[in-house]
Amino acid sequence: MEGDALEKLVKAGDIARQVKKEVVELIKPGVKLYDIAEFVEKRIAELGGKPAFPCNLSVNEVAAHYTPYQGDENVLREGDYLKLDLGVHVDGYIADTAVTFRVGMEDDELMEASREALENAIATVRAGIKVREVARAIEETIRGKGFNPIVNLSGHKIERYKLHAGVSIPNVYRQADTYVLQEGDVFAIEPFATTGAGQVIEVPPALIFMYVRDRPVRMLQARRLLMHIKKNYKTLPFAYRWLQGFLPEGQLKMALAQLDKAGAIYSYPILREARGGMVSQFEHTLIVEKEGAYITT
Ligand SMILES: [Co+2]
Repeated sequence: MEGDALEKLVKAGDIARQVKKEVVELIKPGVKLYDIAEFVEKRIAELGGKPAFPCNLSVNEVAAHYTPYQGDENVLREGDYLKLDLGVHVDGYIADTAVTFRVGMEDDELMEASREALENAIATVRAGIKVREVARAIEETIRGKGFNPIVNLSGHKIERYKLHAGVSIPNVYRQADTYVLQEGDVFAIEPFATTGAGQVIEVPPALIFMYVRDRPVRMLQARRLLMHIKKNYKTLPFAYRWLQGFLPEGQLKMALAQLDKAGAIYSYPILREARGGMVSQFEHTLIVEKEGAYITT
């Protein structure tokens, strides 16, 4: 990896780590999810980065893709499993990291399962090994603790301005392909453990979106919105919250629906555990090295 790219990746990782440390103060009963998300994204900017995607705050049976909206009154309650997934980019170089908190309570075995799965997965990483060996470490650790890995969620290769660059690291061996890790590859590894069925389903609404391609749409506001999206977020995911105020609520929803239908943007619905099981997640972004891994986050 060239020096400039490495420097930016390292900076993104440093910012992500710092924000993860600072946000702990806010994790207590009664705090609004909205205030946590705004704090995270504000601190990322103050430290010299940009959000690589909206701050995800997914509670209990919600595994991923919840981000608050303006007017969101949801608060943390004691005992909640909060997954905080945050992304930072510096000039398109991305650090993606996640932690689980048990609000107002001690860490428990469900959290340990995904945390240890992440440690064991990282321990397998070096140039020349197959992603399925990483997946195996995740699956064995989570099952060994008596929980289920989530079969349809996975870690992912990262490239500049591309959060999901094609190759996945699933939570289970049988879902993994034969890709061999290369020196210099950047991967986010994110084991998900659950007390439920081990599968997520999509539920509305979508609060996160991503630009896909230019497509003709009828509505003028939708065309304006698409230009705004491309300019500000490029090919990285963005939040509904970030667009509230760009257009009146009704028009914004209509414009997003039109852009989605035309294939100009992609919508990420909320991902909920199929049987309503509790979900924990930990995640780091790392660079594959000849003899191991350099953890950026
Ligand atoms: Co993440």
